[in-house]
Amino acid sequence: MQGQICKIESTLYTVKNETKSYPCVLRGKFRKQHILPRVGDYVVFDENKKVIDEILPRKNAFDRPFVANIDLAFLVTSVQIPAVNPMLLDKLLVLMALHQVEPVICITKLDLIAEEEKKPIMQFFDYYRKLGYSVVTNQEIDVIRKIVNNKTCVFTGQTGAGKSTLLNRLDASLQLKTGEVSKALGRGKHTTRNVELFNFLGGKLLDTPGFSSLELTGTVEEIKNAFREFSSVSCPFQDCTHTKEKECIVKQKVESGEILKSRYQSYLQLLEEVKKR
Ligand SMILES: Nc1nc2c(ncn2[C@@H]2O[C@H](COP(=O)(O)OP(=O)(O)OP(=O)(O)O)[C@@H](O)[C@H]2O)c(=O)[nH]1
Ligand SMILES: [Mg+2]
Ligand SMILES: [Zn+2]
Repeated sequence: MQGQICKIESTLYTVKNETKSYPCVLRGKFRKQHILPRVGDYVVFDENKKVIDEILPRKNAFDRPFVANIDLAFLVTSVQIPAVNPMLLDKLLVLMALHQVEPVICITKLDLIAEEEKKPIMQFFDYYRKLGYSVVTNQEIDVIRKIVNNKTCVFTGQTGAGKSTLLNRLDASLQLKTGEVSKALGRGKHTTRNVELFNFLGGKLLDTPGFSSLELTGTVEEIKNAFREFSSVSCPFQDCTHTKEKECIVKQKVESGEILKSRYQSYLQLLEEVKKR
């Protein structure tokens, strides 16, 4: 029988087909081969023995969150508690580019910001909009519903950003646990512990545990290509890395403010991280 993994709790894999959920374990060969199924994987399983026999070919696979077969990723980004972390946002955008998954930036907690503080924050997100990224707020439920339509969507982002809260708003029957955010620390407490997949409007929603840092793999070239604003810039050196080169146009555009400084800083930091690896 075939089904899709919708939850993993230690060695217990919940596999769903059209009609039922089955609690399964893995056949021993998986651990020997070091190939572990992820939430979102389609599998062949024995419904009597409750054993997963085989993972069906994947569209894509992520290590963090540990998911597979994703069409679209909501990058849930709160403006307060926790505050926007441009580096983490840029890293997630690069990660999605590396996996060829369409990202949607979803802003949350705008209600916690005073009117006069909103302008610079919205300017920050407008920069991403101008790069061609979709940007929505968690108040735009109908817009989000239309985006989700028939797709497998993962919700990822910092802990406490409001992923589970947003999913509950999309589908009140989910009743996901949401967390108190410690105001003193300004960060969440990892309320969601396991990735879980839910059917929704002919598509799927995946709630995931938040994180405060993220590791990235990829080559220098891939990182560079993921920064969309660099593609329209022609530096004197054709293979300019936009770091130490003299007369680099990207650096000039950072100075003039045409390229967002935090974006350039994210780029430099990501280059350092991949070079170290
Ligand atoms: N004021 C305000 N609070 C929000 C908003 N969205 C979420 N929250 C609150 O933020 C806290 C954390 O929300 P969660 O939905 O648990 O966050 P999460 O991203 O799922 O967190 P993890 O599961 O730990 O990764 C909860 O107390 C929510 O009520 C929002 O738009 N405005
Ligand atoms: Mg959560
Ligand atoms: Zn350059």
